[in-house]
Amino acid sequence: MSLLLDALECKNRGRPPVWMMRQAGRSLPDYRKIRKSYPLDELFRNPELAAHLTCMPVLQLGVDAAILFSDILIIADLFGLSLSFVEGKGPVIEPAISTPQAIERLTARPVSHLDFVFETVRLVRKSLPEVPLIGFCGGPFTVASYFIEGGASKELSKTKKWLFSHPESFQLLLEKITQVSIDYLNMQIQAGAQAIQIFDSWANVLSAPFFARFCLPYLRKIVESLRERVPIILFCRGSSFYAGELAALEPSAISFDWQRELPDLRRLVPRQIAVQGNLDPHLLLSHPDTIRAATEKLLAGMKNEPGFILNLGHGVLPDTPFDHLKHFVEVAKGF
Ligand code: 1CP
Repeated sequence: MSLLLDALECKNRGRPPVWMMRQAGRSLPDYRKIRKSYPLDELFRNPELAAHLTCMPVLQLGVDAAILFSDILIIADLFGLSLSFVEGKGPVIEPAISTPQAIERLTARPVSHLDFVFETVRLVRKSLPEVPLIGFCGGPFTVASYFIEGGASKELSKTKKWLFSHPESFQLLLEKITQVSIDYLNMQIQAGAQAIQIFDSWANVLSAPFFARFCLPYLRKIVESLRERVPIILFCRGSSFYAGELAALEPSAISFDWQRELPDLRRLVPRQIAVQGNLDPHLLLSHPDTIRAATEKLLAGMKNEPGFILNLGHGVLPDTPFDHLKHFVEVAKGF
């Protein structure tokens, strides 16, 4: 067993495990060097490179878990949408979905088309057999919003307009993405992923009734389909607001944003569900003493908690200095 897998079962008697969302890409200097030589798309599609990048933060920072180097939008391929990553602009999906007819027409190819992802999982498990590997996908709402926006967007205006104008058609899109996500995660698990995290990063833009209608039922379906196989961690921005609603889905763990104090959130979540989080990623841009103080305060507040995984409240920011990431992990492991 491992600290992470024990904590996901709320049975960890050792120190809390530590890892960071978006630890594999973004700020690692060696990732950035490799990024200069290859287009991002190739890093995602080449299993040797992707496996190397998955292992990098474990070897260089000493985190207690690996997360697959991939992206939540890779499944666009399966729907015949083309995904590219444009410098300075982020992901671009073409053609963006713009009519209810386009949603009706969407059919998915078998997930075996993403065999490069499953090969990456197998390679990582071979090179780091002792360290648990987390597979992932996006929350159906978040993925659907990228399909409709055609890429990154600040306010999800097209998506919201769609929700108000054609809710049933949006639900059909969510159902299609949910089914593909379940198949995709099953294949990651079959290849060797030992836990799954679902990133519903844009859930926070919805009103509570819309969150209940357009996020929760689809997250529930994924959790219920996979829970017997491996532990499932649910993350969304807005998770601290929706602690009760997310707990009702009975995932293995909830990953919290930093808006509320984790010891307070712990009291809102049943004992058999683990909690993960939740330092503000901006903390890691600050002075090492500040990082130490905030990390130790959180660790002290969660002392003797068998279902606690130390993490950030969202992904590592791109300009975070490597030494700060390392310092954070060292403080966590030395507490
Ligand atoms: O960084 C890692 O640890 C590697 C794995 C990983 C993960 C877990 C990547 C690689 N992407 C993701 C998840 C992901 N992708 C999310 C959910 C998590 C989160 O909220 O951060 C989202 C929303 C995306 C979509 C995406 N892909 C964006 C955001 C666009 C926007 O709307 O602002 C971007 C910039 C990408 C490209 C991408 N994905 C991953 C990398 C390494 C990159 C290249 C740019 C970068 O280094 O961040």
